[in-house]
Amino acid sequence: MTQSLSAQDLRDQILHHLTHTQGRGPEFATVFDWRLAVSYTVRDLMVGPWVGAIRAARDQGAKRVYYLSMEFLIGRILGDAIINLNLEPAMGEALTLLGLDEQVILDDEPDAALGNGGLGRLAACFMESLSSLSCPAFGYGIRYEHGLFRQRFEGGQQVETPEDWLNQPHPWEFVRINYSYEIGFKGHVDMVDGHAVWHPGESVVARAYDTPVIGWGGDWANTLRLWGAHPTTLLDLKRFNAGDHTAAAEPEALARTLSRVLYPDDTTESGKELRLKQEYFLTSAALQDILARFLAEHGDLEILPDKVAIQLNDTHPAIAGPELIRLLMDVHGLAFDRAQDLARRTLNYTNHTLLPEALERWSTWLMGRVLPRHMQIIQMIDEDHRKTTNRPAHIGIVHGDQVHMGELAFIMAGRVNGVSALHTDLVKDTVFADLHKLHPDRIVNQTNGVTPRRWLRMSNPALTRLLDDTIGTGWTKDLDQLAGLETHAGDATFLEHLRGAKRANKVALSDGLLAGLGVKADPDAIFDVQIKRIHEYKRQLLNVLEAIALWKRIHDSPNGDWTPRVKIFGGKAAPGYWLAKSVIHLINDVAAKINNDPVTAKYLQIAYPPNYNVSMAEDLIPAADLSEQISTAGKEASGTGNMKFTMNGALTIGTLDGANVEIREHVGPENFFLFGLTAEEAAAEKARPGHARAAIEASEDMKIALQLIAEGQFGRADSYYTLLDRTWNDDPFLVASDFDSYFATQRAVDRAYADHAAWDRMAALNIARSGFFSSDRTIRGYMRDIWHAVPVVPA
Ligand code: B1N
Repeated sequence: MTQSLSAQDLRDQILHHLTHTQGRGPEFATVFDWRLAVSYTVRDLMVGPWVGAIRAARDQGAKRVYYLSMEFLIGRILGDAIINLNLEPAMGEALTLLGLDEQVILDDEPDAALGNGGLGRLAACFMESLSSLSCPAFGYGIRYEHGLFRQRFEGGQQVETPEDWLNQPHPWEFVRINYSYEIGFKGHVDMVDGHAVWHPGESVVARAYDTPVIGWGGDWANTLRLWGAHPTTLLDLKRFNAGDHTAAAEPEALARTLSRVLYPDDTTESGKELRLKQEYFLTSAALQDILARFLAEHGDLEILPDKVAIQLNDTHPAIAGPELIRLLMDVHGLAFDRAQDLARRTLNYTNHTLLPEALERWSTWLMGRVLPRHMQIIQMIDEDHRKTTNRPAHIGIVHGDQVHMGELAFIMAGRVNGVSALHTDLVKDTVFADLHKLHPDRIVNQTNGVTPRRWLRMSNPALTRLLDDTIGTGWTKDLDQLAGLETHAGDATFLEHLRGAKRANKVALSDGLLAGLGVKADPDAIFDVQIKRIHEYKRQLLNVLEAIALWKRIHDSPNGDWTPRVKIFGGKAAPGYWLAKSVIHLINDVAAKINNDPVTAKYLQIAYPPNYNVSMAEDLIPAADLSEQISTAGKEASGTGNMKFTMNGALTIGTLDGANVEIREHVGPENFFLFGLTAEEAAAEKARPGHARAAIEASEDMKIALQLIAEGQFGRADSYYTLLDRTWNDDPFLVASDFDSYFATQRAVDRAYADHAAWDRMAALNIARSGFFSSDRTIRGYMRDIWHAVPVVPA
């Protein structure tokens, strides 16, 4: 812990930046001016540890970890940096001295939404843990000018608008014009004296924009290096002078499209030329930068794997295999075998999904046109693998006219990992079964985790105070210490305080829902939350059908013993995902009807705040009683929201899918609401012809729910014909097969919640047993099993 500044020091620094960086007098300053002044003040405190970390890693010749990801879903930075630098309570006091409301300042920061969902947020948690563990690392990504789109509802339907976080200065980044690399595309390859020479037809410049990521305690900061695309020549002066000003600016416009927008797809592959170019842009810039740093420090390429570990976040940067070989061969003169061997001992690949629609494939035609030299190298890798392994014909990278990026990533990786125990088993048994047989030691598991700094200490101050008072603050860097709560789980006073903390969070959320949506959420009702991307496999449809069936039951016997419930949804659908958008429409239509039913209103409410993002998650998770993790078993690789809820004392209703399996093992089956088919049963059920219709016919509640939609009880019935038809006749994600089990388990939740003391005890045990799900544990696992990297002592 290096920093300890007084409130007066902080106030003076903030005033200094307000005047000298923002150029504003206090009497003219807006919230924005103040927020920037505060951010620069905090940033100043990160620079020392940051420069120190970079120096220590270099001086000690340490091995570095490089995390390549198309997405980093960072969210806001200021609040997290204040926590990690240990600036509370001094910062709060400083802002009070200045007459400012800290929450207003924090809320002024736009989310850095450079990711779609779990995969991008995982990368952000990993960056924080890498710094907290003082493991020398760089994250490499793209500096998208427009992050994930903003979501509005019009008539209950999703409308997307562009996100523009860079319309205002981003106070955390340092532009490095001296770290620029040229990235080529297209063109042709010549053979000169037996050596390949690629002559790109187009090229752009990748420029580094660095953000320090400060670890817990403020002793170490790593770098998140995001690449912005710039033209090689700014202006076509000839055309400009000829008066064609628009055409003159073309090179600039063309280059910029590369880092203009994040593709809004989550677990779907987009298959577009621009996406392939973005992937190569990130990968080539990162590898050129890594090699330049390595050569400056060590010179000898033979020791590359001893000093560099590169992690590919899914297949999106899988072109790293061929690109590293290209750089080692065509630029540094190594032979193919040597280059391939070095690359394989340096690269590793994380698989994040088994969904067939997410597995990246590029046509050989497109790959050959955009990256002609890489297409040659891919064929060399594939051919070499075929020869050395004697593999059967159906295994491999190139099949017909398709390049399979999963196979490419696997074959070029020293280690391949899945993201939960179940997922890793399925990776071995399904997508990579053949390659696993050929390389039985390559696949390992690293169950995901989340950072307890952001997801507990920062976002849940009420619970944090209780934890600190009960077991001390050590849990923040060693989450296993939460086990110290076990002995308090039978202590009525502790449980009362736990309930009090949860209730305070629920009151705050309830106020927000009333102000924002007009929804009346009773803080004594169960807050039942499902927040994640809207996707068929995540089964928001199951949740809303349960809401309809429950509403009908309450409506029919309003004097029954009902446990009040507020169902909260949050999430975006990919703009082109019609069925997911139809589910959003349905949830909003159902909410509009039942929230205003005077008979049922006090028992059941539905809230769907638009534009779910990291900041909204920080408000919702601490206020949740029930965490909905209800994907079809075998489909959710891990989930990470599930872990955040558990450590914030929500109980899970869930299937045996992804990391739910491990959460249930840790918290104990008696503290987890399990329902539904297992992965194996689900696969068998899906293969049974007519499974959907049979299950619906057998379920009175489900049938009624579908009938009510078809009758037009919730908006116009014709909006939902396709959704209904698919549910009756296809139902690939087994909503019908799992419905009765889900409905019955929800009623068990109702009964359990009615017994306050028992519920609070279960919540306490969920928190106490959630230590395993810290991303510190995950990162230690990667360091030990995959990267062979060790922490560095800060200078
Ligand atoms: O990665 C998360 C997991 O916790 C989730 O279970 C998993 O669904 C998620 C293509 C993806 N898998 N694949 C993606 C994202 C963007 C894209 O363009 C695929 N996201 C996941 C972290 O392991």
